[in-house]
Amino acid sequence: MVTLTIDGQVVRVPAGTTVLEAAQQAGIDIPTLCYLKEINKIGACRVCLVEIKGARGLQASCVYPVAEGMEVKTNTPSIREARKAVVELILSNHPMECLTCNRSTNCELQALAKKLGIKDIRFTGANTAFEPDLSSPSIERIPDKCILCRRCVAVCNQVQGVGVLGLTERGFESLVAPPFHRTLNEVNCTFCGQCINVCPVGALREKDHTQRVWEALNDPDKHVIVQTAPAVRVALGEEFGYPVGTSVTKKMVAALRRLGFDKVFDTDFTADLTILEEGSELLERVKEGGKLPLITSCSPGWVKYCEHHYPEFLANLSTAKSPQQMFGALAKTYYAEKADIDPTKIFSVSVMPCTAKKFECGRPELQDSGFPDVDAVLTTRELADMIKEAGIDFRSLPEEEYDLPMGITTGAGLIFGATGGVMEAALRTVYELVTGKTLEKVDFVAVRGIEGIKEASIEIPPLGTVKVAVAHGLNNARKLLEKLKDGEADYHFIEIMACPGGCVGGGGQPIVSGPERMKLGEDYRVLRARAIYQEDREMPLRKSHDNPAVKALYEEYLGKPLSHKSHHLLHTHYTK
Ligand code: HC0
Repeated sequence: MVTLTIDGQVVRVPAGTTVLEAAQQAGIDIPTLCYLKEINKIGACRVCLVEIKGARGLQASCVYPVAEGMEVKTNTPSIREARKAVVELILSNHPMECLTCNRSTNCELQALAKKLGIKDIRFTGANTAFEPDLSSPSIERIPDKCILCRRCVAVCNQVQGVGVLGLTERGFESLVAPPFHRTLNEVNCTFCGQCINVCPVGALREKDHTQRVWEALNDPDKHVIVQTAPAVRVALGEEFGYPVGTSVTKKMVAALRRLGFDKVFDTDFTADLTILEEGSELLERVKEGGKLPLITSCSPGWVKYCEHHYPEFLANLSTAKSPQQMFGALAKTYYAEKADIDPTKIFSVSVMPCTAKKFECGRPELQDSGFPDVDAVLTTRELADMIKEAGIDFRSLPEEEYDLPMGITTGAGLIFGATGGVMEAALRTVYELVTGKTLEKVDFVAVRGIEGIKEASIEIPPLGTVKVAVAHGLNNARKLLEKLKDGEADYHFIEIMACPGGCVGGGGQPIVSGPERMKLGEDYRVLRARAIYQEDREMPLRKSHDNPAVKALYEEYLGKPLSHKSHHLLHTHYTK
């Protein structure tokens, strides 16, 4: 342990701790901008400057390690003046569009300017004008607003291992962008949106689908239905002041009705259906010597990463479509027939924690109903924006239930939203289908949690030992695939989710700012996942094959898992 003083307060911390972390542990707030806990520690912005006795000049506390007997000051006139000057210089080259910026009131630069008491900007910057990059179906880059903090570069390179963003040029021409001035659509971007989640300002945002949803809602000829992904319900509340990790499922349903959706359905319903189809596919591959390990394909960022970087594993991907796309295909076929509605009049919206879902819904392989299966994808943030725009007082809403039949779900469908959830849901079903016995303990805790790669094995007689693995975050996916390629691992079934933490940490979720991440005692994705598992525990049904609406769907329409009709509507193939 190391003992130092910060603003006269004695602090003891482990060796290797930075001055910023030590101050934080002592309850002393040092402002930050480029720093992001566990992701970006580069001392680039110079906002976290402090005075260290004996050191020359002010030092960036986020990269300065503590030392025995060190004396630190965090709040002197010269420190305050230096921080102000740094932020004023950034502002001198920043568009003053706060009133219309999508990050207004949720912008770390805006909050910092207020916190430092900046009322005038003493400097004149170049105000360089760059072309916005609106090319991708999921993510838009507005480089004029970029403050060069490089958080997006760090998350894209280190956490996701994708590496399509980097710093180019010099001086006022400096730009964070894909190489060779390409657009995001021209490089191997997976559209996971993790860059948006870490951006402190409005330089990255999702492709807006709210306008097309408003138009549909205002069109009396349209029957507008909505599905909500598992992870949305445990994060939406953050946009309305609820603590991280609060589940607001039934208020969300009420809000969607107030917005004017004709039916409010749940993606968890088709998550249950996915388990029936994908579980049957696993058993078929095991029994008939098909390609193993079977790897999940419901995360579109992961599928795109696999297509770009590991095409040799495409035959391992499950042919089962994602729950979003299964829902879309059924909405304009099964539901249209059952409700006696002309499918051309149905407008199908999904609310997803994911920006890559906007890309997925436009994939040409995923239009099997004969129409666009999903017409618009709103992120959790966009849904919150629409609720606010409609003047709905979210916190005062009553609690309401989903509509039938595609709102009947189980806990297994719900836990899809957290890393390991698809695997756990599959094991709950595969065990019972194979053994014919009731699974007494449905919680497979070995595949839960935030560890990057999780492994487990389960005895399923007469199949024997079934070996499974779970990876979340694409860099972890890469590590796992490399182990497979090197023959260092062998599994029957693998779950991969593109986003760290799984969908609870999706690129379309409410943004947890750098300072908030430091203040929260735990990883925000762990808190959201905990809310999912709590809701799962309270569900009367916790296994996908027990879902009565899914059973009815097979009886009335599909026949059985992997039937001809199931194959047509619910399965697909990915190509190199
Ligand atoms: Fe997910 Fe999904 S669990 S990808 O993370 O499988 O986005 O929440 O909706 O489709 O169900 C996201 C979340 C989904 C899908 C489901 C899967």
